[in-house]
Amino acid sequence: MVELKIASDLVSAQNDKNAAWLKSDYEALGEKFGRRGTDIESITAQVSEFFVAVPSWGVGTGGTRFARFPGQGEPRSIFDKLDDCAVIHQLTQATPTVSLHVPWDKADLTELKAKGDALGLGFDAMNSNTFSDAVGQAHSYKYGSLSHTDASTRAQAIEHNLECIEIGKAIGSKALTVWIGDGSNFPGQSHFTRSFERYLASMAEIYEALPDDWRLFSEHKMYEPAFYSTVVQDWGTNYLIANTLGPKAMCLVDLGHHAPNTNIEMIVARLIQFGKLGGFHFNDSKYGDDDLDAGAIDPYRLFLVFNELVDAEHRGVGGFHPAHMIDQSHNVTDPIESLISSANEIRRAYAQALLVDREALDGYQADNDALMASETLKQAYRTDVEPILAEARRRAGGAIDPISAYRASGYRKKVALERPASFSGGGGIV
Ligand code: LRH
Ligand code: MN
Ligand code: MN
Repeated sequence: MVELKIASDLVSAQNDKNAAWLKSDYEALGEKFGRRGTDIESITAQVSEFFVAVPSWGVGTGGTRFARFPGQGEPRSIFDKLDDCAVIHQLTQATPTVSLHVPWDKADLTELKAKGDALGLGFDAMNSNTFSDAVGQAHSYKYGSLSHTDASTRAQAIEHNLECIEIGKAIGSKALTVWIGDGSNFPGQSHFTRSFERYLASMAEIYEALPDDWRLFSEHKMYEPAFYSTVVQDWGTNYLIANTLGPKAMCLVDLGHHAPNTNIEMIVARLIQFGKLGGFHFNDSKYGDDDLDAGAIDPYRLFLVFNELVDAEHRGVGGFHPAHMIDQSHNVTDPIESLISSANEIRRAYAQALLVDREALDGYQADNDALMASETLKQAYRTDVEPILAEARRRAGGAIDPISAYRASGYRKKVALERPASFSGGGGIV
């Protein structure tokens, strides 16, 4: 029996209040789909099978470089974080796995696995951290980690990644995501070629230690914390890494890690074409790596990314199973609410992309009918698929209106009594 963090009676009572509108909206939408030959049940079934992992670090208030303003009942440890993740999954039924970050989430491995099992949660990709120094480590990452000029520092960073693999093996993870902060702040500070050579050599050692059924995701990022150059700055470099390392190495696309206005959906298409799309860190942004909630700023862009994913599924691209993960930082919202909202937005984009009439689109592309091609995408995007999302949640035992159910549950107030108020101070995480 899975331990439920919110009483199932409360979820049922909340669902009863919403049952009537959902039934009538779902039926109406089904009828509308029927007129154009789309079976709503098949869309609902596909949406129900679509899952996204929650980042353990996302359930705490992130803060910025300037300050952190913690909320009430901030998780004290990975065990509290997992409780919060379980709430998100219970209500959305869309987030059965959690992505851990080491050393932030270091704990006894038997207890960690037992806690996940008790809550019905699995573990998605492990994330290593060589972008900040851990207490007591011998060598500092101030001037880099896997690409550092000093061999002992590189060895330490490699060792940390190997430890992440070992932790992951014990808890059932199947992937390691490596993001490094390595780079430079001044022209001339580092040698572009030599630092990339050192990075590749370090990654090759990590790749060697990877179990056969694991994947190694490298994550590119244009800038920050390095402000002049980063070693893994864009998808081109990322592709070179994945290609150089071997078949288990793939590229991870964090939506916030590009220059404003970059055509991310096109990057996604290219990586799919060459078999190197490993997965995503979903979030949204207006300026930089803002880590805002998925779909909060540009939901059409999220839809266009999903349009490429569904197109690949539709074409039956071989070996195509990208990892879906959220990577957000919450400064002004309750992190649980933001993550619930993002999981729903991600499913919304998926559902809308499933509605694209691909045959019609093929025809318009062949005829160079730009207007109708665009309209075909817009028609799918404009469809209000909320009844499908809500029905998928309801059928799986989740909440029709998860944020209202969460608020009605009083979960935050309850944990605030158990978890001491945390310090409000300067400096956040990336
Ligand atoms: C870097 C990043 C990366 C880290 C996470 C905390 O900006 O996106 O994925 O692991 O933030
Ligand atoms: Mn990320
Ligand atoms: Mn980021």
